[in-house]
Amino acid sequence: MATKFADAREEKIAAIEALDTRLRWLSSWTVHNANHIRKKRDGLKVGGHQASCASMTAIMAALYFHALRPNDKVSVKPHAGPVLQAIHYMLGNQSLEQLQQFRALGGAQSYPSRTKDKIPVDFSTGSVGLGVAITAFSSLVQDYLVAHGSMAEADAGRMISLMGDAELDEGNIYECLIEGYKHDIRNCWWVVDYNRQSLDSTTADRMFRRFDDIFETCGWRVITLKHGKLLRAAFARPGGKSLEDWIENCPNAEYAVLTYQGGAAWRARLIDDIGHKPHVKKLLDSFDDDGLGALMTNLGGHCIASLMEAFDSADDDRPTLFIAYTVKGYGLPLAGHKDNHSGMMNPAQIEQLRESLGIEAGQEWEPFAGLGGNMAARLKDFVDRSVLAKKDEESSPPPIFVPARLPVPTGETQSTQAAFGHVLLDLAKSSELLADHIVTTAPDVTQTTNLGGFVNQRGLFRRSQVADIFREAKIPSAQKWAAHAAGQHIELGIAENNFFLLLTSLGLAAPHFGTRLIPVGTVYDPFISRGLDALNYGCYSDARFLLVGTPSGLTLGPEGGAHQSINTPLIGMGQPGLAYFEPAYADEVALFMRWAFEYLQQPDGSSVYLRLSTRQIPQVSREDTQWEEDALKGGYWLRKPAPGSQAAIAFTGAIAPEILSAYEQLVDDIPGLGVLNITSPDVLHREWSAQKAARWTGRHGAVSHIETLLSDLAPHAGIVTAIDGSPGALSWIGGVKGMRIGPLGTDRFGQTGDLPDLYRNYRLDADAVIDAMAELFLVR
Ligand SMILES: Cc1ncc(C[n+]2csc(CCOP(=O)(O)OP(=O)(O)O)c2C)c(N)n1
Ligand SMILES: [Mg+2]
Repeated sequence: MATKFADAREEKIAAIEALDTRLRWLSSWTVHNANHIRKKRDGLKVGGHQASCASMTAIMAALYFHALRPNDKVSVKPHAGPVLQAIHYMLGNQSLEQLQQFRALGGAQSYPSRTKDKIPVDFSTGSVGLGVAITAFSSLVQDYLVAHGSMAEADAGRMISLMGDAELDEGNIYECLIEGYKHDIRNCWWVVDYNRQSLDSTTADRMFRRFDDIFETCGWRVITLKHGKLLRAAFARPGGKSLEDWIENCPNAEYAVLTYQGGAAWRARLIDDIGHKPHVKKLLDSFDDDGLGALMTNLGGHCIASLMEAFDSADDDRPTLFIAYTVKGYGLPLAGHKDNHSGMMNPAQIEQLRESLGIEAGQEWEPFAGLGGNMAARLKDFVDRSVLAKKDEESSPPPIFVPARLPVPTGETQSTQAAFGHVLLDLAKSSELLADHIVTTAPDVTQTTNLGGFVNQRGLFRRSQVADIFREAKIPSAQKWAAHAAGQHIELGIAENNFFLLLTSLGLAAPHFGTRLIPVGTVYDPFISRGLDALNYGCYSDARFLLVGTPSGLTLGPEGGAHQSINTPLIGMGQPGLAYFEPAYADEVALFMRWAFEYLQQPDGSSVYLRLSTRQIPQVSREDTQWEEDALKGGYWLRKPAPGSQAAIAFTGAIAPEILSAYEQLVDDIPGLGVLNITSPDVLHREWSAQKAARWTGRHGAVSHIETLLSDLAPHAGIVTAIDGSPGALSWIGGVKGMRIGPLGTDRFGQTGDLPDLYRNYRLDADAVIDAMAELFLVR
């Protein structure tokens, strides 16, 4: 029985070794085809990373065809994208045409993409570091779902990152490690392709072993795969200890040079350095040059048996870091060269590789070429029986019901931030299903962004109960924050990258885990920039969440220039996959929140960003609800202009009182003056340019909303635009119908002050509006 098992294991190793070679070939050939065979029209280099792929084929073969469990999800380092494509090609999930169109329009993407690729991609990657940390947050989300009874513990998968070693230089990795430790994450694996090369160079020797310390401190198990089986066998032979010591002390760069130079160079150097030591010469002489080259590059990350053993040994749920030593460009003539990141085999070199693998010319795309009929059929059968071949597709659970209206907070003067908190609090107190699916989070700004009420009602999430010590000691506090498994707020430390990555993971709960969550995250508006790439990453992954940036703008007054956001309206407008709204009044907040909860669940919806303020302003009384439809389209007339009016003021957000004051002062001189409340510069602009594009392509669609709004004005009317942010967010409106614009807004850093001083200084007060209007008419 024991022998039979061993045989089966040996057979499996042989099959996975064959797959490793196939993946190295197919990924190399895919890149080669795109660069050297496919016709080029623009003279641009197509690119691709053969060396980065070859570095990881063994790791990927062992993971996907041995260790993978049905519910595991894998994030693949960006530059190994072609290996993932090749795996799915061998499984029959990817077409030849897609591979041939690698990096071309509509073809396989350069880096794995959830939204653009035709193969299943669990996590998008591209911006190094983010695709790694996301797995830790997804394991936290999985724990949340298990704790809330939406998933069985037995169905929990491992969230796995296959990462490049240079990704360990990204700060967001360490932010995530700290947060992961606080939340006691589990079921998370990171496998480092430790080739000690980044894009520019070989990495610092000084970091050797430091990673173990860092990860172990944060509760991770570290498994190092330094040497493969061949090397370990050589170490056990006479002279082997000297060889092992030599390897241990050889600097990264020198190891890389020798790897590139090959067997004869290894021999010369080893004889020079340790040839005088007992038995070493005899040991080295037992290998020919090719054999010695293969021995010295037989690192753990290229040894299928070692990889399988390592993966098998981590069979509990403890987070685990595998440091798999590899050679960048392993098995290719690029191996070890410091410039190999973007280096590519030339046609002669790829021919040579093809021949060495026994692949006949013309058979390059055959998934199982070069193996002989019998072996090819067995390997195909092995692949077809793999866990990966039977993996379920991602699910799309039905949307969660959103009530037709959310109650509007009452009060004659209100701020949009407080209104947001009230709407959430009302939901938290309700028995709406929607409320049960909301998960809130904030990077240490829960109280100051008005999430506290929701948290008091619904509790903090922790896998294990954490008592509220202050409450037990009967010390009065507005925050009743007991933590328990049913809690619905995930508390984060101050790290905006973590915040956006958690929102991303929460926002992917439906496709990943089959349960919809409605993530609501709050952050100080200026610090959106701190996590901007992670926000972009979330949107690119098509994760769905409600982001609330608050407080915002100069309107923060005494908080000063370090906390006053200026360019976030432009971020809101420029970020694909994120619809930006900036309400002025509480009823707008309730309207947009309701809309967002629905929109972020729609297949063609997106995430939503609300830019809010702590400034309390008098509310408007509404005669009806007709404004709502226009407000959702991006703007409505707060003061309707007379037909053919010569002027209007268009504004966004909490500066409404200044605008209305200017209106009162101007309306006698400019009869018919209108006031346009632009609730979303983003939606308004997007729809306008989409309608334009529709007309250019012969599809005469409806007139855009901004055109409809402006058609109430005279053709050459003048408009003063005003926003507490970059004036460019609104000044484009002049281009819609060729109207004159007086753009008000902030284009300098803010500073401390009270609102009258700040608004006067930065030209956002009523006088500034009046001056701007006068200028418009003077220069006419
Ligand atoms: C945030 C970010 N900065 C820069 C790059 C450009 N870049 C691509 S790969 C790379 C280095 C990759 O090295 P490593 O992670 O070790 O991968 P490998 O050696 O396996 O190719 C860099 C700097 C990027 N993709 N993302
Ligand atoms: Mg590297």
